Amino acid sequence: MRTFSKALTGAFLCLSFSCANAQNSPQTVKGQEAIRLNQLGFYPNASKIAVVVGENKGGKFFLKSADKAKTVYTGQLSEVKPAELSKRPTRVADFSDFSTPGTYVLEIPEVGRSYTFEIKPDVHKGVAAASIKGFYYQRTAIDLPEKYAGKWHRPAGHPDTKVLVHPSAASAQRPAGTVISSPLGWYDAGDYNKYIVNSGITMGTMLSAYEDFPAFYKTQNLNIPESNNTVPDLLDEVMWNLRWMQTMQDPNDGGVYHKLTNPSFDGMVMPNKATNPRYVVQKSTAAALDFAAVMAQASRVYKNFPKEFPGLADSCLTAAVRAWEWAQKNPKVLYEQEAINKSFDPDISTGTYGDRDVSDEFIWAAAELYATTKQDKYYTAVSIFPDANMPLPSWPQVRLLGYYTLLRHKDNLSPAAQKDLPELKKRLLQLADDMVTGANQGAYRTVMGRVAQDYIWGSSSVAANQGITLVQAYLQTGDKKYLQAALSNLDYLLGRNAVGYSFVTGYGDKATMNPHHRPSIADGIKEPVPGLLSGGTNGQANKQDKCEGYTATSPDEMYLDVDCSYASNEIAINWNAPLVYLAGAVEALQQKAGFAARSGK
Ligand code: 9MR
Ligand code: 9MR
Repeated sequence: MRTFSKALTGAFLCLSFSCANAQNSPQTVKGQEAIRLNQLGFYPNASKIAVVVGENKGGKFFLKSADKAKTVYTGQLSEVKPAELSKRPTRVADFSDFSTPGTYVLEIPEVGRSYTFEIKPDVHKGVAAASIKGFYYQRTAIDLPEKYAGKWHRPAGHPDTKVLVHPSAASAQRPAGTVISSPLGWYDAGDYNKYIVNSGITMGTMLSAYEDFPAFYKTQNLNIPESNNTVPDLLDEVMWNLRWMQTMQDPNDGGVYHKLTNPSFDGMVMPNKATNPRYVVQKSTAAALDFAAVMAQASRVYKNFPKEFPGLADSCLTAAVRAWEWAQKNPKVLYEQEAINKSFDPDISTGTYGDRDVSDEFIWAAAELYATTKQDKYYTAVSIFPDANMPLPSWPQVRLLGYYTLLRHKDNLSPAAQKDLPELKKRLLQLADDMVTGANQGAYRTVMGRVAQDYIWGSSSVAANQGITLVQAYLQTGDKKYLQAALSNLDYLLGRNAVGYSFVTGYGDKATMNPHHRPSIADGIKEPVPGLLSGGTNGQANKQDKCEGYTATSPDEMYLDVDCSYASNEIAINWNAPLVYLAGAVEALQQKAGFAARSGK
């Protein structure tokens, strides 16, 4: 009740005289900057919304041909509404009724004109492909030639064929200082290390995209070195990291090293110039379980390509089972970097991915092993509903990845799991309904970003993962309202948000230009490596990276497109992966959803 009346007061202030909050705000938004929309555009028959930020008199808006010669649609701006968090005045221009393909601008009298955008089927085809190609640019240990990498071509970095066993990871068979080979894989993020936990959710999300939309991925061409083989490019790209993950299992006991890393972060140099020694560090339960889940899922997926990958499905499953068994014997080995540094040298100061609770990792690994083997013993090894929560996936929280898998394979489950299907579905739909409820009343009309808690480190992945939940709800019900809501979050990522950026490098007139990404910083090329998703707005970013230049006071506006802002503007594989899923799903489903149908509505 209190919040409600506060919001009303804000609206009243904004209407009667200059809006108090907007006046205090650091940015004065005008022209293009004030018109927030998906900068790529819209499907012909999907919803088309732009949000106009800042004070204006309201009234009519005009949709014009790109040359501004012709007005093709006239609409009425909505009443002013204070944005949920900043209280900045906003109005909505809704031109969903207009469905003729073409290139357009939106003109708002006294405000200005929007960026040019398109209305067409396949409008996200480019970004769906680029978000996977982004992983190609993250490949370690291989030259990226101009043929595939364009102007971002670069020599290979980090061969990782001579990696040291850190004292924290020493065992009888592999004492400290043992040299092992652990090549391939992707760089995690803006840094050059490789972390199993973060690879876990990333790989799970990408393999799920393939499992849910195989026909779509079979037609996609990413122009990567493997594009001409008979395997979908998505699976070729995933293979680059799968082969690395396999090397992170100790063949002697089945345990999995937590990460492969430098002792401290490399400087802002190109990958081939970063040649400090690298280590595998302590094995952990989280790493073993995430590894087991990925290997079990990979076994299932690559089983369909026996000629291309002979023996792979079997070796993945063996690896999964061994890691699972290790975790059963070692259920509470957390990764505690500070403690490790007290006992061993050299000290390690890179990313920790130090999950404190591995119960959800047990659920995910159990679900994947069960879906692949159909053996009840995996399913019954865990409590599938430990509580009433449905936590959105993130690197330390993977329970829902297991739930999605069980629902995906619902026609193929034994009675042990079948009895839980109604509850699983009920929970999924409850979560999706909570997301849908109120989304159309929010200032930006997106699922993402109506509450401050959405704006965490890597908030772009919150938007994308909400989108995945909604796509899952659609797949279970066929109800298009879920897909429409999922699309609203893709609109968020591509510009309809409180900072007006497209968070995908290379996609949109005002897209992230200066991500915290070592190659993009060091390569001397103005444009950043394309297809990478900035972590995005983070209410705590100013305190976390202490980068200079933050002026925002509201959590939904705490974003700096400068490379020192690693808490709001780094890129990372676990953020790109749900973008891969969401953009791919929306493209794959556009006809079924009626987004792209040419006639009728
Ligand atoms: O570059 C690092 C980035 O990849 C990490 O996400 C981030 C948080 O762990 O740390 C960055 O490294 C910074 C370090 O933490 C503090 N000194 C400056 C480093 C580079 O900006
Ligand atoms: O995504 C991670 C975020 O949840 C944490 O709050 C943050 C600080 O520990 O670290 C993020 O992960 C970084 C990792 O530690 C190192 N590589 C870059 C990752 C993205 O910033």
